[in-house]
Amino acid sequence: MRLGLISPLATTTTALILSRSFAASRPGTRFLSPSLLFAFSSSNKMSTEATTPQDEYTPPTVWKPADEMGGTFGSINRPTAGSRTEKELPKGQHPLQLYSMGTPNGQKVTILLEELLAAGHSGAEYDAHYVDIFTGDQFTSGFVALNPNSKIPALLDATSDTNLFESGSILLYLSEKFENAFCPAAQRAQVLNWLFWQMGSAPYLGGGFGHFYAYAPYKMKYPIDRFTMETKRQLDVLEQHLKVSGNKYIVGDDFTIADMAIFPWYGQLVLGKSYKNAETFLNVAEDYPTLIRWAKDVDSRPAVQRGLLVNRKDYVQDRHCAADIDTVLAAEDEKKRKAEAEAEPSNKQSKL
Ligand SMILES: N[C@@H](CCC(=O)N[C@@H](CS)C(=O)NCC(=O)O)C(=O)O
Repeated sequence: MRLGLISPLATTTTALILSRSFAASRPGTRFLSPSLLFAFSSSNKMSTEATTPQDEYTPPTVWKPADEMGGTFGSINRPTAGSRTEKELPKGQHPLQLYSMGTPNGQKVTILLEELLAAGHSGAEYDAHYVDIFTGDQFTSGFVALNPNSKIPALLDATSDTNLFESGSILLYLSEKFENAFCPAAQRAQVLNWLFWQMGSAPYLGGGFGHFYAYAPYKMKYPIDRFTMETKRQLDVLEQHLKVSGNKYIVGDDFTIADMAIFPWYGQLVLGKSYKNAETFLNVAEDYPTLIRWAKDVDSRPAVQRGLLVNRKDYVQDRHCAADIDTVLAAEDEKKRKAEAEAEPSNKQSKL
């Protein structure tokens, strides 16, 4: 059944905007410019033009990959695993070597590493090497040796030559390595419940909602409706849990690895630092006030602010020591100070 016509110009424009729009934002509340939204920004055009009808698809007996997939990840994905190029990974001097990008899954780990350092665990010093998933760094032989699944984040603990992949596994490993930091014994069961909830749920948010709302080559009503429904249901799970429990953080008054896993996805989404205009589309201000309160509390932690900057081209592409982040924070503070100073005369004038 033919439902309508695709506008080739609109589709091409949208695809172009999306294709490399890994736009960056200041992640923090301290000097976040609202126009600088988190990483995966989308086209502005979500309404009339956005619902591009499709030809109905009859699957062939045996599926074959399309010559041209379109969308942000179309040219990267293949139906096969394994390395595509021979290349060793860079190595720094610290025991922990992180290979990642500052996406929500990557940020979980850098938030934990910065929290560990802030809590005095000097053994958590790390080198964080930028992996460009848009140019295929995740398919090099060095990366695949650490993570056969070719996705960031991947970690090497050089003290025991242990490779780690899957962000949830990395969070748990690091917590256990440092005296169960951010996973107190009394709350362990609940921390793990919420950590695994996040690992199972976020693909519907990122791979489902985010993909069809922001990255697909054109907007399709059915998948956007389906994954918006599920994303809103998940946001409501968090809203109701926080509201009914009265917890400051996900499992109580302690900040845990469950918060660190959930915040980069659900926290940044409700703070408007995720897919462009998604916070409006999902009506977060009205529907999830308790979740927004929690997200602001997490976002205001200095170590979270530091972790959010790492492995991002526009901030701290590679991190080898604390000063790499300090320098960027100082530059951002200076920018903010200047902007405020410049705005001051006009503020005064408008008050006259
Ligand atoms: N379940 C994995 C998901 C990791 C993941 O999807 N990483 C994305 C970036 S957020 C990636 O590396 N994508 C590259 C690709 O799909 O080729 C985890 O939590 O570590």
